[in-house]
Amino acid sequence: MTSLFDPTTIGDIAVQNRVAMAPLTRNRSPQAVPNDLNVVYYEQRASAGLIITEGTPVTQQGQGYADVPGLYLPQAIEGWKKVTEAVHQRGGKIVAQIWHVGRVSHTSLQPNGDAPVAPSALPANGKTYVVNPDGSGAFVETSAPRALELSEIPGIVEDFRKGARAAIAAGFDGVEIHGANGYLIDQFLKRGANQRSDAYGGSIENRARLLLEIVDAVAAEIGGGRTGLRLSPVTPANNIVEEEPQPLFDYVAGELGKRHLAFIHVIEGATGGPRDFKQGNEAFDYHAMKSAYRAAGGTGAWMVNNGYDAESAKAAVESGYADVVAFGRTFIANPDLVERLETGAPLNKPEVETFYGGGAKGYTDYPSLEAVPA
Ligand code: 8OZ
Repeated sequence: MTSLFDPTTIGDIAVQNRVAMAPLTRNRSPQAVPNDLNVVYYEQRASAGLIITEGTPVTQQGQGYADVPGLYLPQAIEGWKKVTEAVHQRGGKIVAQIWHVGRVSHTSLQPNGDAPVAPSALPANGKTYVVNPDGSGAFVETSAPRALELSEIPGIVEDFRKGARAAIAAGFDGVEIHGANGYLIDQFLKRGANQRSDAYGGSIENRARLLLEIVDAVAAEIGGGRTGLRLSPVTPANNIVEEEPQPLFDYVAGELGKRHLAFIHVIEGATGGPRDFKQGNEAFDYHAMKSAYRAAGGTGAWMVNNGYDAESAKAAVESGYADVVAFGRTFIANPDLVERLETGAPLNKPEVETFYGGGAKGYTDYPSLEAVPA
């Protein structure tokens, strides 16, 4: 029987176990450039089978939060090189989560103070986090977005392609395209944010078009075996709404199955919340989505996430349902999570107050297990 602790390959990436570190926004990279503290944080977690970095915007337009590291400045690529080298040195593997927030942004984060962009000019009605000129932080309402012109869409696809290229230049083993949690790609997928009447709105095929164009461009650039994708069929994160997620995601999974990708990473339920959360009337059937992927020929690793613990993660892999299980908050508090899961050692508790922003406290100071005395 396959175990959570068995090595495997995720596309072209050979990993030492099937525990992934989920992407986690930590807001500790001022000027969008990874720094030495970020190196320590990722290096501490290198025993994960695969680390997926925090969301990493591919352009300034894709930024939605203060102090998030990007992949569009030369200095950021240099900063990420130190992260990937440190993780590789310790035998780990790491992919960059490449990201565009779409409407979940604020004019102060955008180039020239412009409006954020979205499929349609519909506000996210949410909050984001900015840094004031005096250095203090503040939660502010997201700004009203403008709808992308049809002529701008190839530029968005190109931004993701370039972001993937930059990730490889920075030494990453691949990328995860952020198609989840109410950000730009998810905004195109779901009708609550997409009222377009052109080739990118209306039918399921049209709403999935941007996602698939980005997947194809990234896979052509760096190889499908180094390209993963994160999806969240029913999450309400960032007020994203879709009343009929099942046919949409069964279609998406079928299209992805025709492509050669490294992994499909599915957030089950509400991100960081109830696993049985639903949109529309029916419970979402994740097995049906996976079957649509495999039936279409998909061979990538099926990665699951949201609220797993040692027992449910082991069961998910042992039953053959999941190939990899991603842990988020648990990895914040437990740099040596894999060892703890394997030995049944107690887990440190994550502290919510230090999740976003700040320095080493609540970031690099969670203890690993003491070395066992001889
Ligand atoms: C928490 C805070 C800010 C951003 C996501 C990138 O939900 C995020 C995020 C999470 O995917």
